[in-house]
Amino acid sequence: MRLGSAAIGMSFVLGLALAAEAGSIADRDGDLVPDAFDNCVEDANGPNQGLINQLDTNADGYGNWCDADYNNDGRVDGADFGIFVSFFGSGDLTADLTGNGLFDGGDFGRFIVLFNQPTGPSGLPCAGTIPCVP
Ligand SMILES: [Ca+2]
Ligand SMILES: [Ca+2]
Ligand SMILES: [Ca+2]
Ligand SMILES: [Ca+2]
Repeated sequence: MRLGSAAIGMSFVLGLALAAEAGSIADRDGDLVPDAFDNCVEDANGPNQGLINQLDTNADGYGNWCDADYNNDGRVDGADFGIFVSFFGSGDLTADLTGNGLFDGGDFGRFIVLFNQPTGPSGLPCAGTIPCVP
């Protein structure tokens, strides 16, 4: 009997722990930045991802990691590719998608991943306005 109530007590504690976990702050991409503050809510670009951490060069509320929409029309398409190419050799790091401070082949690889996709998504309510001030 004592063992039984101990087991019930244990499962109660476990249940509480699981409930706390379920109610914890949402972080869909697991990058340690809660969804409501994450400028790429579905792509990991937080402090555990190194230099790209929430970097948003053009301050539109979409992090560089998920923002290859250079003409800000909400979609990454051929027009953005033209702008992307024009950044080569310009020193403009708006197109530094990987956040390493260089405009290089890694950014091209990332652009291909983002191509034909909507911008973001971002968890910031001000996303899409420049500057995005939370
Ligand atoms: Ca996150
Ligand atoms: Ca993120
Ligand atoms: Ca941006
Ligand atoms: Ca675009």
